[in-house]
Amino acid sequence: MEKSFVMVKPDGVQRELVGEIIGRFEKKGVKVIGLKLMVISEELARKHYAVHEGKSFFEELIKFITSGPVVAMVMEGEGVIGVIRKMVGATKPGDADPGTIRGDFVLDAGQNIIHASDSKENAEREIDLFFAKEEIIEYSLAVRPWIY
Ligand code: RTP
Ligand code: MG
Repeated sequence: MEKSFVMVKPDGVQRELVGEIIGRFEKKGVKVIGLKLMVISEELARKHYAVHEGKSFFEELIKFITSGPVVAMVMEGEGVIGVIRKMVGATKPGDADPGTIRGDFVLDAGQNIIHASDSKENAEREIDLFFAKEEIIEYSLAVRPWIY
């Protein structure tokens, strides 16, 4: 089953939007199989956002993402990577549609409350970076047949 790495960023935690964000995914039928509150080290932040190294916003991004606790999660379900990116909404505030998480709660290009993997390859890489194997728990939900 497809897995994605999702993270409520420090601003999402500070704005007390953790429950709102997880609730949207739960209602959609996306299953949370890994979850922890943590403060990201600078080393981990640089690895996670390595693809943006050298860009104008990179140092600011590292400072921001390590500035306070985040909620790191592994989510599972059919096609979850694409589904979650759609629910998250566009990076540019003006492009994020109402009804998406960023569209409903974000006006800033940098502080945008949530991260989600953008491909299978990145999902695997990010899950490995943030979670030990034993921190991911496979289980079934009794309600699943009613959702699908
Ligand atoms: P993310 O990786 O955090 O899920 O966000 P994303 O795919 O929608 O956007 P991406 O292009 O990967 O950018 C990573 C994060 O860098 C910050 N950013 N700031 N000030 C700026 O112009 C700017 N551009 C990007 C955002 O926090 C963005 O989510
Ligand atoms: Mg990205």
